[in-house]
Amino acid sequence: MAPRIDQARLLRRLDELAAFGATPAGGVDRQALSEPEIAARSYVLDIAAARGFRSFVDPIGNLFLRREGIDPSLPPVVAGSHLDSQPRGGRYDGALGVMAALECLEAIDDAGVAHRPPVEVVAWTNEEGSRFAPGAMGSMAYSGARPLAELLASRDAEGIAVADALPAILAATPEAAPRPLGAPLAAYLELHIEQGPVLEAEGIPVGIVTGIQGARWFEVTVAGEAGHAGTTPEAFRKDAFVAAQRIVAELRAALADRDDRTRFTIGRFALHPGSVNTIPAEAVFSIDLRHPEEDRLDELEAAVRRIVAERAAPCRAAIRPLLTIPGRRFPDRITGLCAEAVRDCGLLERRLVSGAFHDAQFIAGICPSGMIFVPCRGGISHNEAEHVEPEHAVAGARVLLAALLRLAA
Ligand code: HGY
Ligand code: MN
Ligand code: MN
Repeated sequence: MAPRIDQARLLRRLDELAAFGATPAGGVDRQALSEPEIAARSYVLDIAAARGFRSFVDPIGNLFLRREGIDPSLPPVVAGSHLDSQPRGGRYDGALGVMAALECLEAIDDAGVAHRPPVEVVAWTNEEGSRFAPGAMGSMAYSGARPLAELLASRDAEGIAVADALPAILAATPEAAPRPLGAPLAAYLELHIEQGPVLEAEGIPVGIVTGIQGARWFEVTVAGEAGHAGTTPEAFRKDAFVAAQRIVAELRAALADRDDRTRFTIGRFALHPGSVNTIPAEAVFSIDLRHPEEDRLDELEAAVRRIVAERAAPCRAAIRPLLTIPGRRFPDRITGLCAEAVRDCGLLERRLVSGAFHDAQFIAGICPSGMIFVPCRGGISHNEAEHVEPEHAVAGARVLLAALLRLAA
C-alpha cells in the first residue's frame, strides 16, 4: 500500500499544536526555549513515542524523531522545520514543516513501507531569533556555522542566557537520547509557508524553492546624555533619540530601492532611561537588512556603517552585527527531485527564491537540502492573522511525502 497523507490527522495536529502558546487573537506566542515550546516538544515526542520512533536531542536542543531504516548505519534522510514562533506569530510558520514531516513519517509507518536509510523529523532550536539572537541558532550550531559556546551565551531581554534556559528543554524530553552536533545527514527537506505574495497571486498550491537571499542583522546603540526635559536648552542637549531619528532617516533614504529588492526593517527601538521628562541618554535599535545579491548586500552594509558612524554627532553611535546569513542556492539534484514530487502529485511546477531565511540555509552547508513552499493568505506572516488554506497544507505535505520517498528509496 502506498503511503498517503491523512489530511484529517494533519489538520487536527496543526490545531492541537497551535494550542501551545495560543494568543487571544488566534496566533501563537511560543518563543524559543519557553514553556509553550517545551510543551509543544513534549507533544510531538508523545506522538513519536506512540509510533515507536526513537528520539534524539543534541547539545543545543535540536530534536530528532527517527523511524528506523533497513540499514540503521546510514545517515538519515531528514525533514522538519522549527517549533518556536515570533512573540506575536502565526500558527504555521515553522509548525507546518514539523507537523507535515511527522505526518509523512506516520503515513509511511501506516503503510508499513521499509526504507534503507533511517527517516527523521527535526525541530531546530530557535529559528526565529526574536528572543535570543541570532535566528537559525539550532541549525547554525548543528552545521558548525557558529561555535556552540557563542550561541549558548546569547541573552534575552531579561538577561537569561540560552545556556540557562536549555536545561529545562532537555529535561522535558528525558526519553530523547543524546546526539552530537553535526552527526551526518543524508539529505534535508523543509516545507514552509512562503511568507510572501507570489504563490497566492498565481494560484499555485506548492512552490519549489531554488534558494534563499542573504540576511544581516545589526544592533545600533546611540549614546547621548540624560538631561532635564524642562531646563536643558537645545544647544546643551545630546539627545540620543534625535540622533537616532536622524540616522534612521538617512538610512531609509540611502537604502531606498526603486526595484524594491532591498529589504530594510527596524523592528525594535528602545530609549533609555525611557522617562517622559528626561532627555534620552541612549537609543538602541535593530536593523534587518536583506538583498538577493551578496555584493549589493555588502554595499548596503557599508552604507549603513558609514551613516551610523558619521551622523550621530553630538552623540556617539556603535553598530554590532547580530546575524550574517549568506545567500544560498539549493542543489539542482534536490530542486529537481522536488519538481518530480510536484509532478507526482499532479501539480504545476513553480520555482521561486525565498525572501525569509530558514534552517535549510545552514543545513545545505552539510548535506543536499531543499525547500518547498505553500502560499499563506495575503503573504502575511510574523502576524497572528497568518493563515494557510487546509488544501494547501495538505498539498504541501503530499509533495513532501513524495520527495521523502524518492530520497529514502
Ligand atoms: O526572519 C526570517 O526570515 C525567518 O522567518 N525567521
Ligand atoms: Mn520559519
Ligand atoms: Mn519566522
